[in-house]
Amino acid sequence: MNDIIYNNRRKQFLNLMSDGVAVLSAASFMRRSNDTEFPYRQESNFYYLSGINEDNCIILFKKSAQVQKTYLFLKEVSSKESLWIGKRMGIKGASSTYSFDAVFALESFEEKSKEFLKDAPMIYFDIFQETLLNKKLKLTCKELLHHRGVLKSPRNFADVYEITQKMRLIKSKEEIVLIRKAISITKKAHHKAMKLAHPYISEQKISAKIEYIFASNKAQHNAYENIVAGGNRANILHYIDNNKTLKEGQLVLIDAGCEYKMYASDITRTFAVSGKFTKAQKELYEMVLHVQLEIIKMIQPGITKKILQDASEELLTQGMIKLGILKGKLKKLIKKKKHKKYYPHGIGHWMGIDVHDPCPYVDEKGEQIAFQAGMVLTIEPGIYIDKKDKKVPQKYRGIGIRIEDNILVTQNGCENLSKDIAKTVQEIEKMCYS
Ligand SMILES: [Mn+2]
Repeated sequence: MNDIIYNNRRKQFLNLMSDGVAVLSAASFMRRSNDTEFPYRQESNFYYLSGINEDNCIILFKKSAQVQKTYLFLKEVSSKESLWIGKRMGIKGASSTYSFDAVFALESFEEKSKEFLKDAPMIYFDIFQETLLNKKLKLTCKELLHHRGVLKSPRNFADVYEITQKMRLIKSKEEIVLIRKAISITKKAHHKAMKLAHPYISEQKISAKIEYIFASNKAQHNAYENIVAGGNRANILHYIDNNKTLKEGQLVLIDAGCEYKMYASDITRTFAVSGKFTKAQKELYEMVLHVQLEIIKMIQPGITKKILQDASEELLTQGMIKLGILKGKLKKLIKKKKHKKYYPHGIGHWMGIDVHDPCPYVDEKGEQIAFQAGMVLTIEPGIYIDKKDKKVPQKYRGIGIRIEDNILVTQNGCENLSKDIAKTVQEIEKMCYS
């Protein structure tokens, strides 16, 4: 995406903010051990508003009746430093690439921000992060409170997310192209995993193969840690050890998605280690699949996540009654939340630059947000039955199933962006044996 898109976002941000100052910082490198670091990942809001993928940068928005400006601060890197860390764009490079009103050296931030904050009644920043920058900003504001000649002091703090979460809710065409690309790479990885899986293979080997496919297709990162969970381990919702051996007769649940040019995909498939579902596994699987397909069918502008959530709970409970997992009347079971033991999570979440995009599900009044074209979310019903659960027919014990796709809300309904990833029992078994 080029700078015009980011510049337009910055203009929109200025329109949405109150008079004052907003400060967003690039992500810092994070220490992994001693003096080595995790791979760099830009902060999502910062990236959304700048397209810049470097550390040591700050964006400052200034809005008043007279001015609406955006400034970039960045650290110049000496040739000696770039020998170790590689080249950075520098002030000159940034000025010619990005349309900020001015680009300054990072060292001048403290002095300049004081100027900008002098008549700012409001300051926006990433309010829940305990960063050094945030502490300094608060100190600057505090200093200004007691400064003679300052007419409006920044006494009001606000979260930048208040603005970005609304902007990020609706994805542009360009963003959807990137999400599609991420999903197309993830598709290859899941199909490969189906082909590769067999009794006695380790979860780790499958996980490594998935990451190999992500990387060799130019996806820079996983959007989240892979889950490759054989048998009963699928019932641990965030199982990321991925270090056990798969066995004949088990299912394996794989929740894995790549991040491509900062955009996530988030896909779960569950299939038989040996390639063929047993009768009991198939019964459970097709029940969950039925629920997933029914929920996807409901998605269209105007619907809300709450409606989908309630419908998924009702459909799964119905399915569990049919299979003898729950006993009793549907309404009573739901009222008593009996189904939550086997379906404890949400039906899905917004997805974008973050795999769980931090966009709202309810508005300021507490009303459910009605879906609109351009929103992207996951739909991921599941059922989890522990191997020691004696209340459930034996044949279903030790099985965890989740089926997750990524859905784009369209003008007339929705599009399943991951529909090409094998999902029916027939498609999956065919893929496993190919
Ligand atoms: Mn998900």
